[in-house]
Amino acid sequence: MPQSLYSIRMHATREGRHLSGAERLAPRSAVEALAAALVRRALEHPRGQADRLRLTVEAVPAETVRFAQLPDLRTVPVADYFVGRQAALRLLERAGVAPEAAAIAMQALAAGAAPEGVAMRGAMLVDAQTGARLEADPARGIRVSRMDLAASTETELGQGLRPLGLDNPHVREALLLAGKVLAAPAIVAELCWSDDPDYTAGYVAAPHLGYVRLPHLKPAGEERGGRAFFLRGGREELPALIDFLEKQPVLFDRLGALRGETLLEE
Ligand code: WAQ
Ligand code: MG
Repeated sequence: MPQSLYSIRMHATREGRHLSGAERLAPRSAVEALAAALVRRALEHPRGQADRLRLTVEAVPAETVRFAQLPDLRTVPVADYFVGRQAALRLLERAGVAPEAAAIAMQALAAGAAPEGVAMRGAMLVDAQTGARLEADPARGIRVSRMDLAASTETELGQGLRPLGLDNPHVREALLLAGKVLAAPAIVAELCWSDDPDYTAGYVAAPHLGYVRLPHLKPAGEERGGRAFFLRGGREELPALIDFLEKQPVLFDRLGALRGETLLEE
């Protein structure tokens, strides 16, 4: 009988504002240590100390878990965030996002996509043709959840990322999140950059491009970050897509190719 898994999710706030969140999907034997690591992480977050922290541990029936492959990863070096954003727009266009839609979404992220001009807690859903925003709650957005590495790929991913200087939690978590997004129905591409003031890197991910890192997508010190998921098709696709992104457990049991720096046009 397959081993049952647990979803372990942490959410920390400070003065009612989102501070950090992270999660794992793991067998019972690992739950205690992973929960402790998530609590430590919430308390040591660079954006400030949490004054409220919620930890959720939930059983996930083994037969509902889907297995998938991580996207290929590469880095396109860019001198600064102006060049980085131009490169991101080109990649989105290559992935099939209309140039106006890509520009609208990028502008929204840069301005802080939540109503008060701050980072959203989750992602925008953006029509890849028109740039229209489709998420019901523009402050929360869509939260991608319930994904992790399978135990078999945990060490392997570290071995692949370390020589590239990329074995850090930002890269690991973003690669998994992008992997789940790209496995979802109707997704054309994703654009992301961090809300951590000292982490300027971001990426464009798309089914045929893989996960393309851009070391600068915002200036240092900037707290406005976010994610945009670009989709094709009508609103009737939305409930299934959102259910997949938020609820479907996915374990990555295969890696993609992990490469260093490449030219933009590859
Ligand atoms: N689902 C949807 N959106 C999310 C989620 C989630 N689970 N978690 C965060 N976001 C949104 C939210 O708007 C955040 O403000 C924004 O994404 C950025 O989150 O290759 O660190 O966790 O070097 O700050 C990308 C580059 C790093 C990594 C991304 O994102 C690399 C990062 P952060
Ligand atoms: Mg962050």
